[in-house]
Amino acid sequence: MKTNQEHRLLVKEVSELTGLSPQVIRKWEQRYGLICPKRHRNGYRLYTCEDVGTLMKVCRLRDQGHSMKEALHLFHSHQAPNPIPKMPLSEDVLALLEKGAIYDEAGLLLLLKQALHRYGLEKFLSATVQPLMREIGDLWASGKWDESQETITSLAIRDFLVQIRRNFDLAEGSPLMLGCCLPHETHEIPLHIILLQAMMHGWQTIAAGPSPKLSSIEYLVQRLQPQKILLSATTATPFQHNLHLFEQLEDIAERNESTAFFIGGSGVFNHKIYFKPNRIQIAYSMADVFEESRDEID
Ligand code: B12
Repeated sequence: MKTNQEHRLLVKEVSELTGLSPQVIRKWEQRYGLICPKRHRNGYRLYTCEDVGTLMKVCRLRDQGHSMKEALHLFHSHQAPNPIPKMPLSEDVLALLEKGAIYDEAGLLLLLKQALHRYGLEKFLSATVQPLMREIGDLWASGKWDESQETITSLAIRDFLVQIRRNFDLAEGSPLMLGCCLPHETHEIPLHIILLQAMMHGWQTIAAGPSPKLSSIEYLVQRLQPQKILLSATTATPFQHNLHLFEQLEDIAERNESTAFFIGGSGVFNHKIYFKPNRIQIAYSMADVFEESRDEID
């Protein structure tokens, strides 16, 4: 009888079991050292059932809203039972939630300003805005908040982030990064967060609003000629609306060679498609986007 250790799988089989594309499986191996498949004499990678389990655990952590960095950390520190224990919410986040629950826009704005000044932009985004947004999602999903509380609070946060972007001073001639939600994707706060991260790295940014048409995305690329474009999908809705979306985006990328295309967001990873992008790069975080041209300022 074969033991688990002896039974090896090919990347195609692992892809079918995990829903991850072969490209992502190899990337997770090479970039994060998550698994270490043996090689067959012909060079093919051979995976164990344990490898499949590892990939699925990290995949699940990502599906639950963790960034790749957090998912790896949780996985490696064995702190990832299901469901994941949540980090306690900070005082700032709790206070913001209190204001949001009663639609107190002025109160929200004041607390957001105070947190921004206290922490600086980078920490404000990672320690206040991101946990706050995730908690709002959980409150809505558990029925403790209704859609009106989710909408009013997230709108106030969105406006605040847009205002920071508009007031951000950058040197003239800074390279341009365009950010677009995918068609039928209306979650635009993640896009504003990543564009702000780009600005902290010296990029000038422009955001196309929620759910732009594919044709608008292409016009923007042609007219603005950004060095990079970020395509964001928080949900899988864009891919459910248009089964050929990935191919159509690839075509746009083919026609606009001078722009580097990146796509990311939970919707891309949750959408279990078998698609090998050629021109578009799948990005798990902004580190992937910056790394591509080693343009980090720090
Ligand atoms: C705010 C919000 C809304 C707002 C959106 C406001 C706006 N203008 O953006 C409103 C109220 C309109 C809304 C509506 C809906 N929402 Co909503 N929403 C949220 C919420 C609470 C926060 C989203 C957010 O800003 N997250 C903040 C960041 C930190 O999240 P993030 O995904 O981790 O983003 C990071 C990465 O993904 C990455 N990234 C993203 N894109 C890219 C691209 C590149 C290139 C790179 C490198 C990285 C990258 O960078 C981001 C920043 O670090 C989430 C909960 C959640 N957990 O996210 C639900 C959530 C996304 N919504 C959800 C749902 C179901 C809906 C609705 C269908 C129903 C509803 N709640 O009313 C509608 C659908 C609207 C539509 N037609 O599309 C679900 C989606 C489930 C799923 N897996 O599909 C969630 C997860 C809530 C939940 N717990 O179930 N929503």
